Amino acid sequence: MVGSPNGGYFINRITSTTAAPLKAYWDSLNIQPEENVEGQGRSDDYPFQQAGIATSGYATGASARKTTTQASKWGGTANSAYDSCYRNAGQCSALQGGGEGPRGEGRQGPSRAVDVTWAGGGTVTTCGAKGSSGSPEASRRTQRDIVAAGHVETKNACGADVRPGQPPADRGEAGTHPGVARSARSAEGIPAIHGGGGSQHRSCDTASNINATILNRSADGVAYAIWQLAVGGTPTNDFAVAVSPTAGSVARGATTIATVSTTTTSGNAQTVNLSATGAPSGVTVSFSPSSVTSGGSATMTVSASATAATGTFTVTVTGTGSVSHSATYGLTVTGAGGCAGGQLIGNSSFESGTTPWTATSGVITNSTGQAARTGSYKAWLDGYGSTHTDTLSQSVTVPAGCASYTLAFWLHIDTAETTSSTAYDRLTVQVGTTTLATYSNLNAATGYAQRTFNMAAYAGQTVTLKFTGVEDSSLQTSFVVDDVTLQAG
Ligand SMILES: [Ca+2]
Ligand SMILES: [Ca+2]
Repeated sequence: MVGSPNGGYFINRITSTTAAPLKAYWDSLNIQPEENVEGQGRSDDYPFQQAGIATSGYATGASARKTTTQASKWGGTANSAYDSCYRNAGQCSALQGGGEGPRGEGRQGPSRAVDVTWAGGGTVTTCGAKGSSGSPEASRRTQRDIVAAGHVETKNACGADVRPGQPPADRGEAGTHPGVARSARSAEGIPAIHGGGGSQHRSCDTASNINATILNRSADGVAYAIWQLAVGGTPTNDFAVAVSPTAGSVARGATTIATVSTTTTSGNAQTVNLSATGAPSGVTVSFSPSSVTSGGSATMTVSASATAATGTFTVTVTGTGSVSHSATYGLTVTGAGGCAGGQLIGNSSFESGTTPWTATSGVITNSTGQAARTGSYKAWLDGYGSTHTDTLSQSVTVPAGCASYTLAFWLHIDTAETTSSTAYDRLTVQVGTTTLATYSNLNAATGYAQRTFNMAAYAGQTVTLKFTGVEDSSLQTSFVVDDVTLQAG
């Protein structure tokens, strides 16, 4: 019902999605519509709601009274009914009268529209219901519109269908009320018959009984809503991003993967660049591909280095296009089990050239002067019998997360020194700037002896293992090293 003479602007389920375009149109006119409280449970779309069909609709009020506030923002008369004739059988009878009651009778047959002029001069209109001659049921229905799944039903005041934009056919007393479509058809399509004559007699669908402005705005709003539902506007391009699984665990030195998926949620697909934040130290997150067209997906690879921080972290995966959206990934980095163990010293027996060792001249050799422990090569430091310094070093990356780290090498010391108390010639073994051990001519012995050291203190670091042999001015001491290993496991 959208033509109430003293109408307001109401929308059924005004906050619903279905109502959105209806409300949007009236909002564009700054109408400030309200919920159709009065029509709840009885509005035309109520049966649709009962059937679980999302509906909405406009209404302009029935028998309730317009408030002062509503009159202030909408115009009209405060404290008067939106539609003083709405289903008011007691007042809108088929009788004409004067004084305190009807003074004339315009009683018609079944399904007739009936006009009654009251003594007070007001004109009240009802529609006669079938079989209720003399006491027409107040079933007056002005034009109403229902939007249900894009369907618009327009009915005239008496419930008959009309085409939008076409007033009811004038079947009444042409000329009596110039410019006014005076009669409507009954629900059965029978032309309404007007009781009596003269200016006080009007059909139920007269322009004087509707508010043209409200009706016009309602019709426009419905048209707008239909267009929105059928064609749509120009939505903003948007997308969503998700990560699956939403959490994962990775051990130090290992990798794990997840899938980043995107979906276009409105508008057109767009390029989404992927990035991640929140990964702990030592963990890198990469995407392949690094950008996708929304709707596409990428593989996220999480790589934890041997030195990665352990614990649980939240990695935020962000997709950036015309807007940005994020998803989170719970990452747990574990230490145990992440040991990238093994034997870490390269060319440990010196049989493969000099790489990756760094040594002074003549150190790595297959000279027969000192036997190798294995193979034919070894590292022979000093042995000159004169002031001399030899070095032998190698850089090594010690992984984190291992249970044990053992440095071992075989050392043979041969000397010409005869003292049993003075270390004239020395061999120093260092890791970085830390000295692990020092040997001298006092440690001379036949054959090789294995020396071992715990290197756990260097887990997660890249360090240089270095042997330095310093010989004094006389009496040679040879420091012969072979089979250097650093076992992490
Ligand atoms: Ca060797
Ligand atoms: Ca010496």
